[in-house]
Amino acid sequence: KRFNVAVVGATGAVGEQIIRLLAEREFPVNELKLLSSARSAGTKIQFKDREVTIEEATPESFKGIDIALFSAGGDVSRKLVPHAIEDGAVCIDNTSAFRMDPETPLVVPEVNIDKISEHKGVIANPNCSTIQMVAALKPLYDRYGISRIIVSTYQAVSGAGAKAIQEMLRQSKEVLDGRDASPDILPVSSLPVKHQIAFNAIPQIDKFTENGFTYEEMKMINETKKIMDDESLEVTATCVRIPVVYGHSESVYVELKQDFDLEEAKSLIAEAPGIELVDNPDEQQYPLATDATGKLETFVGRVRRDLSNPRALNMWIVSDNLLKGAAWNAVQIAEYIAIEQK
Ligand code: 11C
Repeated sequence: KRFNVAVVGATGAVGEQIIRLLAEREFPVNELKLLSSARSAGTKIQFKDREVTIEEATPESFKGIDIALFSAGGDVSRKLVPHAIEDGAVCIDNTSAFRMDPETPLVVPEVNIDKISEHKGVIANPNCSTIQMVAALKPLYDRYGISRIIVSTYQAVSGAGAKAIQEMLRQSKEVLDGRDASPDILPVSSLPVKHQIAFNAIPQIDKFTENGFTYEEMKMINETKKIMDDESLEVTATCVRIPVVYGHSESVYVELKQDFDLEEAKSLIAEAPGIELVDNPDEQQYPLATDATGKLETFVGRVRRDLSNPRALNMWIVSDNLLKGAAWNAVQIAEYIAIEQK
């Protein structure tokens, strides 16, 4: 069977990667509908041997569509996903709009693929920094149980969109030219105060919630518990933006429920689906954002027993935030749906 596929947010950083992956993975596409805001409508995009003209996304866009991949912001998803479902499409939503809705499965295929079949029209794709962490921790969770996670992130500017990449590059040049950097977008485009990202580290991703954590940090906390299906899991997060273009890096401390053998833990990580262990300190080999860029895998290294708690591990987890963190996880889900409906 071939599928009529819609991509909403086709001109965005994630949308572009979704279209590229659908082509590269030979996804069985019949009709491809590329949708965006009115501003980008009319733009032509090459998909394999066909040229597709981008159309404005409206509630009427989904007639005859089997699978709709959304990546145009929460407001667009909240408005259009119900129409797409009504017209019979299965929606895969990259935004935070439905992630914590109890009726909506929140899926990382390596962790909870079984949840896909419970969907009622929409499957949510988790936040990028959450996806790579749970994918890497799943083998440890299954073998030993996890009681606590403490994560600090080092997140790439591409997570904040294509304009944030331009901002970081522009500011870098300004500083190298001996001028003041001119902040414009980061840390949060809709907030009045801006900070320099070039040659800096900004401990704010998304707005602050009332409890002093940011929304990005709360996503990591709440989404991890939902995906692992474990409300007792203790998670705390500090999310930081750094001047890297692609690839989120994470320093993760994990407390296990049982004693563990370090070599066994490393082997479990190395054998886990979608994970590559890069952990050879003698050769200075560990995951790097620059190496992870453009790759589908999540990379894990610096795996070591904690010195104060023998039941805990420290590790470094890196993945391309636009791929496993967004487009690839969504296309993976689409591939499972295609197999189910074949
Ligand atoms: C960032 N993690 O790096 C964010 C981007 O909820 O899908 C993704 C936001 C989301 O800024």
